[in-house]
Amino acid sequence: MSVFQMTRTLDEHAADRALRKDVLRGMTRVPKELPPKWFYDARGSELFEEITRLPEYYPTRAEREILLERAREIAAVSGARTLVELGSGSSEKTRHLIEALPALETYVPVDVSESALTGAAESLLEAHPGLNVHALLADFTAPLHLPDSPGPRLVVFLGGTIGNLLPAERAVFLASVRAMLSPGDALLMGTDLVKDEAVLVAAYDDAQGVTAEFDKNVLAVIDRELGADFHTADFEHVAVWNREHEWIEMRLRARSAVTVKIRALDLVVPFEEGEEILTEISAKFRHEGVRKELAEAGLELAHWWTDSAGRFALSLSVA
Ligand code: AVJ
Repeated sequence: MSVFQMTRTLDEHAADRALRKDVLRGMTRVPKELPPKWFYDARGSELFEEITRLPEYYPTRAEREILLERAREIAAVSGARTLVELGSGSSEKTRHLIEALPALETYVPVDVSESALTGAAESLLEAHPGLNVHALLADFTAPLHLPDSPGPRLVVFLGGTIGNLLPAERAVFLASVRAMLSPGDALLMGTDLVKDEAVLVAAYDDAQGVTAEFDKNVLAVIDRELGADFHTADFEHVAVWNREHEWIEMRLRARSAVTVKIRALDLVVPFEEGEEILTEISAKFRHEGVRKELAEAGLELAHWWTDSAGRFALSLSVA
């Protein structure tokens, strides 16, 4: 018999307060910015799923290739009875891991999207009767309290989502993951790798314009949730490779001078023509950098696997 439960660490009011705080801060600073976590309402989560199927967006396929190739090795090394997935989304890739882990009893998906969590749990429970699913509606960048579940635990953080964090935020995040691990537990993390600029920019500015729509969806979220009057047509999606920091920046650029009212904040936000909102950074990594960041958080890199084309890496580290 399988059991499904959901723990909400984000009640609706907390999410609303967090959105207000982020939007107020981001719209009144120079340059303007918005945190990428607000992309993922039901529509944004759908658009992201569409991105993962685009010809230009290789990370999902590259990571899936590694997971398929290494699932048995990962299972043997970890022996996990509990699988915790931070930023689980559709849990699509995790399926391969779940199937490969013979001792697995409990799956703990952690995500800010309730629709993604319930959708993923439904299809997983159908495929794995007997698996316990304890979903956590939570922001993984905040300190997490994991439900009681049997060890060893394998914590997975896939897709290269660590790249959405600034280096200082990554240090805090990795230290908090380290604090979740007991001896014998492990962290499996996906990191996109530094590569040719044209390949990277295309992955974040696809020909069909799906990424542009995804980027602009954050404005639709603010319009709906905070009674704002952003017109997505007034903004243009831009993807830029930042060579110094080795990250992609997604920005929304005002096509002309516009003024936006955000009713819930009682705020009027002027944009100059060409003014940009930074909506996401997606950092790209190198082996030595990942090893160092893990080590600084008290995690020892034990395995490093890449896809055959060397575009993406999975690292397995231990406390
Ligand atoms: C889900 C954060 C891994 O940074 O590649 C995809 C999000 N943004 N296209 C990434 C994203 C634009 C994605 N992550």
